[in-house]
Amino acid sequence: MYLRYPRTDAAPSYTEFLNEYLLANKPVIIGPSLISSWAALSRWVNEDLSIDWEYLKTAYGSCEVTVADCSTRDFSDQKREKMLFRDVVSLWQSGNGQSSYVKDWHLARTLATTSSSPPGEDALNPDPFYTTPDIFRDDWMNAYYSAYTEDDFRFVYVGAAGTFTPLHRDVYTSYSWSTNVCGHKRWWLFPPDQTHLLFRKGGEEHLETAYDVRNVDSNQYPLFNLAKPTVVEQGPGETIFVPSGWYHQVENLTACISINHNWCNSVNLPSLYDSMCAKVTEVEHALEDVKQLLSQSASPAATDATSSEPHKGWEDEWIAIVQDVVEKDAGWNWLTFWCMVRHALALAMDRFDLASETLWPHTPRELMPSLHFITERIRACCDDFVKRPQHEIALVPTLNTVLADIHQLIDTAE
Ligand SMILES: O=C(O)CCC(=O)C(=O)O
Ligand SMILES: [Fe+2]
Repeated sequence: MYLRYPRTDAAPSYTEFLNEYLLANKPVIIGPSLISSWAALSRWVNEDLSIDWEYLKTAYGSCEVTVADCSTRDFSDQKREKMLFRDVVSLWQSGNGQSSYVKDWHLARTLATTSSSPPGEDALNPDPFYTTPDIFRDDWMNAYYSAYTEDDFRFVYVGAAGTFTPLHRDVYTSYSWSTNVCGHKRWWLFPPDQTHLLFRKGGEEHLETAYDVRNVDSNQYPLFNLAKPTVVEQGPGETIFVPSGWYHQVENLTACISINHNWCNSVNLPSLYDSMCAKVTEVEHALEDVKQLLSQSASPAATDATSSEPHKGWEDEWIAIVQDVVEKDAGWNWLTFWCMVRHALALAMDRFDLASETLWPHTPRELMPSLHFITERIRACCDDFVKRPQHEIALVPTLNTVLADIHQLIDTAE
């Protein structure tokens, strides 16, 4: 028995979207009117709805892309390799590469940062093949990453029929929105209250979810049969909103091109914060033996004779290692998290001295919750964070400054 999936043909207003989907943390499929202005629809797709491979090769063929081989599992993911986009397309055109799936392609970012547009033209957006729909513009991750890093969470996916993305939850329980420029996808979505049904049997060491929901060994995943996923087919031009913390799997039923963003804002901030805490704990457990080693090898003479803070040395080192591993594993650590929060709050309050705007267009106030809601959400996370081991905060001097800036912003917002 599958749950019914909500669909809406007309694009919801921001207020409707906020109340019915963001705050309720419920998925929805939105009809093609949401993205009818996208240039990609006519540039990338022929009138008969087939993909214009020649255009794609000419426009983007020299891009290096990550290609997942959907027939080869690699732990909880698929084997991946780098290729030139034109070589992948040639494979498909010759009837090969049916299991190759181009994933996580930062095409918008690549085009924006390698632009040679003459001054006067839109140098930041030389090939505006799409624009972010208004209801998804309150996006703290892409605003921060576009301003301060070489990275972002804006992707293009291209794959043949049969390619798929195994069961997963998006990074730190971020939201996703995903639009089919062409093709049909099937989605399996599991609400967060079913997450416990997806794990392999055994203790904590088996915190591993099923890989492919179409083929689950009930001996290893004895609770999986009790899960009731929402299963939905997404057609051309349709957009799916995947809420925070919903595990999902995706299969391309035909050749597909999709554009998707991972994103977060004040509404799912508590969920992101909790998953950051959980990640730090998980890494600490995994590195328990490193902790033992560090503490045992700390020389008492060096720590307690002259220093007023005995043992701080090895603990600092330990926290730095944990934060480093957290960042390598998932791309963020506490410093990134709080810098992102400060940046978003500063932008929401028009404090451009504390925020830099570059590739991400400014989000108007009417496309975000009230300032009061935003500051209360941030304050709740701050209040919890300062209860964590003080070393974690004191270790990175800039972290204290970032938190002080956030408190000062919250105070002036009142
Ligand atoms: O389209 C896919 O294959 C995966 C998309 C996805 O996982 C997402 O949008 O979060
Ligand atoms: Fe995902």
